[in-house]
Amino acid sequence: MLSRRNFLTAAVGVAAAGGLAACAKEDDGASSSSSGDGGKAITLGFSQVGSESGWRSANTDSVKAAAKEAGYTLKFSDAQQKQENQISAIRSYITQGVDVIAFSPVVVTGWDAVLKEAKAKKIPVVLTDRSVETSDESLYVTLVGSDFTDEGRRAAKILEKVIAKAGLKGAVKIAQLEGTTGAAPAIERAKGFKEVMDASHKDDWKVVVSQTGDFTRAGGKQVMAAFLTSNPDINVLFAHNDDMAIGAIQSIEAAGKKPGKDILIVSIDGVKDGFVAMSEGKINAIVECNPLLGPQLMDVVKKVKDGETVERWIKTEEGDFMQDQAAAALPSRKY
Ligand code: GYE
Repeated sequence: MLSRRNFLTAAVGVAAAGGLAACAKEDDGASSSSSGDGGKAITLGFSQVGSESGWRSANTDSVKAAAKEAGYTLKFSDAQQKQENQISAIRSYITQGVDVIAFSPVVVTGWDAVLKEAKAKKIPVVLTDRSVETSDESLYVTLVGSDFTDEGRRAAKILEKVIAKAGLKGAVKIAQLEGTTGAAPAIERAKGFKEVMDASHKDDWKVVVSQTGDFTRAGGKQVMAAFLTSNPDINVLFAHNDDMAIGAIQSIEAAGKKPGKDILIVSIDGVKDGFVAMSEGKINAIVECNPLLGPQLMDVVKKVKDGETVERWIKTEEGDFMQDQAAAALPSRKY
């Protein structure tokens, strides 16, 4: 049995449909209401990475719905995958004197200065989804999100099953579509995958090409087209998210090859469109990464505001899915 139940089933997030505004915008008051906790509503400033993927849309919906449900005033802004936009959003939340700041850092480095400004104003910071690298651990309270290194390991393990099932013999020539350069999920998923490869497949597997597709469909499509030209003998694709896999599928088909057969595909996330591609036989397996972090985040924000101690890393539990499970799982997918 491959899938483990995740513990976020009560999440209020809705389907990944619908794009976000095309330009960076601050949208405040969307969830504003009274808190019912003695009239002192919590104001949360949230800086989102962008709207690059189905995962991200589901995550945004989950955060907005959960803030509304909790009765918090949410100040939300979309950074369009640009660190400078996130830094200015965080600065503006500091100036506005919000109770708690939460953000999902686009890349791991370069946050110390702005986080020190928040600390100086005694505004606690909660990381969601992605981590940062800092020498000063006191600059954030906790991280609510997945173990990306483990997702990379799980991707390699499930690839073993995919290869066995497909009866692929001989050299495994892997193309890797990496996430955004410098982002925690890109660094850690590649690391976890490599760990398993180095331990168990030194001789039979090789990553022949690896490049970023920035977690987008357009990126996946474009980079895969280039991979197919430079390395036409690729027989496996490991994509750091479903959207890049879906983009890559278009290029594989355009090159006259069959995704899921001529090129075996493993990706990460488990968004609805990923499951659709899997049920059509075009993706062979998906490692789940749950975006419905809103309810857990709101819980933590309340605890942090009330001065309670919280765990340093609040991990999300996830499952793995093979192609033959896709059709059955599809109707109950929540994002
Ligand atoms: O896998 C990808 C998104 O940080 C876990 O970001 C997230 C990743 C997710 O763009 O689809």
